[in-house]
Amino acid sequence: MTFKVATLSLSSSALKIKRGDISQWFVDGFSDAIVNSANEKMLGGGGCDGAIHRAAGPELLEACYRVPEVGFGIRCPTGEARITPGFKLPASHVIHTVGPIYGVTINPEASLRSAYKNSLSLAKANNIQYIAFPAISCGLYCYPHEEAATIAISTVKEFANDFKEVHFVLFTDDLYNLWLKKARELLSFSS
Ligand code: AR6
Repeated sequence: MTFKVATLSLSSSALKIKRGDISQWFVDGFSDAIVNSANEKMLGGGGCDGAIHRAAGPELLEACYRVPEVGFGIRCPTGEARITPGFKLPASHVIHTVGPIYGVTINPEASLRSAYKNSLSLAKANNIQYIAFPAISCGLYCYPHEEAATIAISTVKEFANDFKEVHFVLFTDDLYNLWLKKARELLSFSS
């Protein structure tokens, strides 16, 4: 897998766009968090969620079970976020969020924005300095990639002063190139 990284300035913090596997991402193993593109049950799944649970080990699933249900079988409603430790992951924390299912969730744009926003707010409340996002809803949940990239980058921009670094870790070259294009459109390019 080729490894590419681009750094853009996000006011006082840096925005880094990379290709790779988010389950392997970390900065200091202490004040860093990866965001998991989960489902409302929060008990694992495929894609990004599956990779994170596999790398974190069974303690992550046990911690997810301990997150209180807010509805029947629902631990994290669409657009909200929950935090757990990272266990065997190199990153110290996992922020679980749930993006919209495109074509099913009403007002998917607002839900996707909320998923990013609530993840960032929860990270901030937990003194996270470095945070990494996957392309939420861009896999099984079928969100159109171009619009998803615009929402992701414009939402992160609102938190420009709250983190040392915000990363996007994209799984494919296509998503990496799209995120980079959008970031260049929406932010000032520094290096
Ligand atoms: N690192 C970074 N990105 C990844 C990785 C990885 N290891 N694996 C996949 N992706 P998806 P969603 C990319 O389907 O659309 C799960 O089953 C993938 O290529 O993981 O939000 C959950 O349990 C895509 O670009 O999440 C839910 O049921 C992006 O991550 C459901 O899928 C998101 O794809 C959530 O669907």
